Amino acid sequence: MKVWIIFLLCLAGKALAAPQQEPFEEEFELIEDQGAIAEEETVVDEVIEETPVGSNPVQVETGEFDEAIEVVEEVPAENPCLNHHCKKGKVCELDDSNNPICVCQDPSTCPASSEEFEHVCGTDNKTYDSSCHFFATKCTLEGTKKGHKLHLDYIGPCKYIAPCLDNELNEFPLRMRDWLKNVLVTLYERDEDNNLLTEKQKLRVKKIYENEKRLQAGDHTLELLAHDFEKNYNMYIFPVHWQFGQLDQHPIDGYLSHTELAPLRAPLIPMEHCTTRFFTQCDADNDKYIALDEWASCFGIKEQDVDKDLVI
Ligand SMILES: *[C@@H]1O[C@H](CO)[C@@H](O)[C@H](O)[C@H]1NC(C)=O
Ligand SMILES: [Ca+2]
Ligand SMILES: [Ca+2]
Repeated sequence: MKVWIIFLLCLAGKALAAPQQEPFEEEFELIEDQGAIAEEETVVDEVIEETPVGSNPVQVETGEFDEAIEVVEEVPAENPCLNHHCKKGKVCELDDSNNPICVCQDPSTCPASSEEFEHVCGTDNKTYDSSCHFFATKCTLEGTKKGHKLHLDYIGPCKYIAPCLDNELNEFPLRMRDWLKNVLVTLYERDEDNNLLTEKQKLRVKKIYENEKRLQAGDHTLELLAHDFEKNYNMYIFPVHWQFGQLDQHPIDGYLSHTELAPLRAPLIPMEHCTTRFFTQCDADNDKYIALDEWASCFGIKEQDVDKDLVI
């Protein structure tokens, strides 16, 4: 599947470009569990501005007697909004007592964007110019039923997405598992001193990487993928766990919320029309969260092989 290979390259590329960040992380912040995300975060990042010395003619003239001069450093009154972080869709403003507060951003103040790849499609099946436009609009609907139901669905303009048929749904995990394994191997190959993987993770991927029986990345038939999963089942256990750990971050609690799943889901939906159905049925107990055992079972990992320690 070409699509998976392209996506893999994008993801690996992003990871390499920003080794500090999870791929796609921060890109989307959406959906139900707002409680999990701090409403407003104060960044404790002190910016001390220094006044340039020597611009005062008096100082210049008396420069030779520097020691005798008392240098008064002037710290300009700082804009309280400078260090005030607002979540997506909001911007900082000063209230009457000069305190920073977060208010909904006016969508018209979002940077104009005519590029198709910047468009996003909401669950209202409406195309928004950019994720900025989307989150600003969602913010203005805060507190309403409509706003509660509106989520970012996928990246790109809204389009017709064919319904996912039962037999197609069964193909999805075959490709996804193979892809996860290839992502990890690619990260491993490129990870000389980027530290994309921890030492523990590297050891685990090394075993997969060096296994001669490993199915190389490529365009494989579903039959071959199914056959490989049966024959080399052990190679797939770690990649499935690893992806869960990548997504389970806000908070790290062994459950994936819709928000946590978004970085994987949103870019995938336009390419793989079974994405939504797949993740919906993954949530076997229908509590809106995907637990590790639900996730593992979705990918065909046997119950006795589900291991919390593999996630970290
Ligand atoms: C969503 O919008 C696209 C493009 O406007 C359209 O082709 C598609 O049929 C719509 N989907 C649904 C479920 O209404
Ligand atoms: Ca979580
Ligand atoms: Ca669940």
